[in-house]
Amino acid sequence: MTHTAAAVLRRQHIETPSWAYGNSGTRFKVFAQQGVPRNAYEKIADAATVHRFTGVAPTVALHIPWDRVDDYHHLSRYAAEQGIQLGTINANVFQDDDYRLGSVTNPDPAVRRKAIEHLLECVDIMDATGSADLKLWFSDGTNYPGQDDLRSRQDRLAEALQQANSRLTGSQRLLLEYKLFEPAFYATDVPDWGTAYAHCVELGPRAQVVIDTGHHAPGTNIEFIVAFLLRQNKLGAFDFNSRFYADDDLMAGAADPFQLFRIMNEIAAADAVTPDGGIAFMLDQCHNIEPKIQAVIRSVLNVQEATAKALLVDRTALAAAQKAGEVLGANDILMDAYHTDVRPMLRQLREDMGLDPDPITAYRRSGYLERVTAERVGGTAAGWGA
Ligand code: PSV
Ligand code: MN
Repeated sequence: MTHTAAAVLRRQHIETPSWAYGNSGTRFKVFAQQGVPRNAYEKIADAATVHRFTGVAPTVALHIPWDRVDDYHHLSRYAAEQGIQLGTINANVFQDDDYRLGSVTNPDPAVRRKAIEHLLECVDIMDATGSADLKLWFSDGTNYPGQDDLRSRQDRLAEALQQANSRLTGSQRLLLEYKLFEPAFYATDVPDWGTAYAHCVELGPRAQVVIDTGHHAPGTNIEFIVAFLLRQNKLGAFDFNSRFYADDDLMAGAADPFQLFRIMNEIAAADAVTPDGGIAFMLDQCHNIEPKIQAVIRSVLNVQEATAKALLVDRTALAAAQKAGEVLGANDILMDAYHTDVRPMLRQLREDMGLDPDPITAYRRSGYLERVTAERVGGTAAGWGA
């Protein structure tokens, strides 16, 4: 690995989601696991464990109200003691009976007000935690044609976004996430990158788009969206996960490692891998049947491997082949990087960073899961809706 690639990989940050450590499931069943955290503090301890073994996951995203605590300064200090920081604050306006017909786009102004109040509460939390990013995903939409007026819902959405955005200060950002469908099945109010992009343009420079890799129609060329938004300076973050069918929330890089490489190739080409590139690389996954901490470590390593391959692309040769119109030559250059086994290089990088070269084996050997399983008795394991 070149010195430059190693230096970039050392500085890469991958944020893990607090909810990945809690119990989750499908609408059919939540399978409880052992040693699952019961509160935000214990989720932070798990996230810090992932960072201890990978060296590249120094922040954890919170989801409010799932991670609500009395004292956010205290929570921040606890995270720092564990060796990580609190990251993105995710708003949750999708798990309340009042939101049956939507949150910020609800036809009832009282419900809209309640949803906006929650968004503003999330900004207060950011002020206390020092988090830079407010991530907004709305489950809002309709199930039946004629159920509500599509254009009015866009007006209500714009109004709510405006209010949240104008509450932000300093370098805080508003990150708007889109999703094709689910839970709305007819029309979702922020269904695609174009809608998210248009709202972010209207809001101004602190609003940027989040690409959740599981939120597209099958076959969508996600790297094209990446390239487009990068060019417009409107790509704020990723929610990485992988999918075979819809929003499966499986481990990043598990279903389609080549897609992850193609995405990271656009990022590497734009020199935007490290935090100064302004893109937050987050995981948004649920580990329903697999051991959770180990699955998060695997996902972090998968993103790191895709990034390492992307950094190996010979950009000079690629540009020359593209300019000369060498269709297959250009493709070969990209595929050469993709087919490189970067695992030995990454083992070396970890040794240079003072880490065990094999994070998963080291984690399993550490006895962490056995320890927390013994400690975390009583109380209620964190999970969907808790
Ligand atoms: C919605 O499916 C989503 O991707 C949003 O990011 C939510 O905040 C998250 O999942 C909840 O798990
Ligand atoms: Mn997401």
